[in-house]
Amino acid sequence: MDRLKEKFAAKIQPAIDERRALLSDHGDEVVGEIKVSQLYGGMRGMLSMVCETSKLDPEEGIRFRGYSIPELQEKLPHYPEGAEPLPEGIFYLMLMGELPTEDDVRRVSNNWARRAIVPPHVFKVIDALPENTHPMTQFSAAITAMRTESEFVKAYRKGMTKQEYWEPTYEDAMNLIARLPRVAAYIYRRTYHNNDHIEPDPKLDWSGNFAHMLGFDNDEFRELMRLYMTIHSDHEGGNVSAHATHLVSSALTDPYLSFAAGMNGLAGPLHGLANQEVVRWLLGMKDELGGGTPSKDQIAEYCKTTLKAGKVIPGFGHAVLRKTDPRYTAQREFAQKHMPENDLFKIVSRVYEVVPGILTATGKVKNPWPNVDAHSGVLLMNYGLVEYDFYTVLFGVSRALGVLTNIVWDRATGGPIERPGSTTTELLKERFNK
Ligand code: CMX
Repeated sequence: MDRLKEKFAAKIQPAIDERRALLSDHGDEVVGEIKVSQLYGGMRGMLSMVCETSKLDPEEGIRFRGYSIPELQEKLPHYPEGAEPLPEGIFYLMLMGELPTEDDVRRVSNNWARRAIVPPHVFKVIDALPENTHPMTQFSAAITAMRTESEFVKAYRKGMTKQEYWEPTYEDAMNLIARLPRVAAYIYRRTYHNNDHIEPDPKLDWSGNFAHMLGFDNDEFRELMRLYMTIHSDHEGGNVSAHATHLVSSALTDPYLSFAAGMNGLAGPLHGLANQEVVRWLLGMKDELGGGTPSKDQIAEYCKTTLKAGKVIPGFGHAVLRKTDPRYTAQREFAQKHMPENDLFKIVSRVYEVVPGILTATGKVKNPWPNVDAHSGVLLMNYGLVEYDFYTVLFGVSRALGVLTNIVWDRATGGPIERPGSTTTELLKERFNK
């Protein structure tokens, strides 16, 4: 057993004991209420599951195992001479519940490098799709096709005890995370670079190698990928990609199909696809105004046209957050450090000054502030990754770190099949019209 797995194995029984004690002492205590408005309102704010890896505070934003993004930028190991956290570190933190050492992070990196072999049929499945197929469709199909490699499927067929479920789940999660950059880079090079593929460089860290396979071999872009892969990795349990992965996995569906379900959810424009929509919207505005940096008044006009057309302003608003997303702020700081003169960054900054007022004035938007997707595209554009339909795949590779860690924990602690109840409008009417 590898050292990481061994260390994780030692954490399982104490976690089970902790849950048992909580259940036995407080199992009947009430931790929330359910209002009719929540039944019809997408279950907003309804406490309905446990997710150990991260917790989202509406005012403060995300904390991963208790650490905020600025804390992680300081405390997680960096690449030699780098300033951004290595995503191997946040993965370790989410899995183990403790900060990694430099050595721990190196081990995760090496472990993933050893596992990063994608079976040839996965590339064939991608190649069978028309070249103009959206990258998220290609990504989802490739993950589904890779299920042939599932250790969980093999072990389940052979027969295993419930206590053993976590082991093949862990293997699948690690293999998937290791292989996703190769799959994503293949989709990118196939779709936008004439099938001119780039071999992995196993000497590089996970994100550095990903940047290399995409075709961006400069230090700053690698740093951006490290930051990007870290901050997109998890956002507590209820967001669509995390919840979809968790839900599907609760039926003992293997990690490949569970993660594919999560990615299908991420591909929605109200969730992860918003990152491509933001750039489309910004470029549309530039085009309409004939280039240059639009004035605040021009931006305001453009926003009003968007709203009048019944569309949302992408990159703004959130179902839980009520302040500027700290993931937005981290990316803004990266831009201020590395590309302060970039034109599109100047527009994004000006949009930040204008949009919250406009959304507030609608009187209905609960959070007028920018989310993670409002900023990610402009950074990628700056380094030449301009094909914005691909952006959600990057989000997806990162999201694997959190959602797969969660299902490893679910299987380790004997998580049940999810089966919430539903009601009907008729029954609600009967209840209240008595
Ligand atoms: N532009 C226009 N209208 C918006 C809006 C925005 N950015 N954000 C919210 N609203 C509207 C909602 O559509 C809703 O309108 P109706 O009452 O007419 O249906 C109303 O304001 C109230 O919505 P809310 O309670 O503030 O927000 P929700 O929890 O329903 O939705 C979200 C959250 C993210 C889907 C929404 O803010 C949105 O559509 N934002 C734009 C898309 C986006 O950036 N998504 C990415 C989120 C982060 C991620 O998951 O990656």
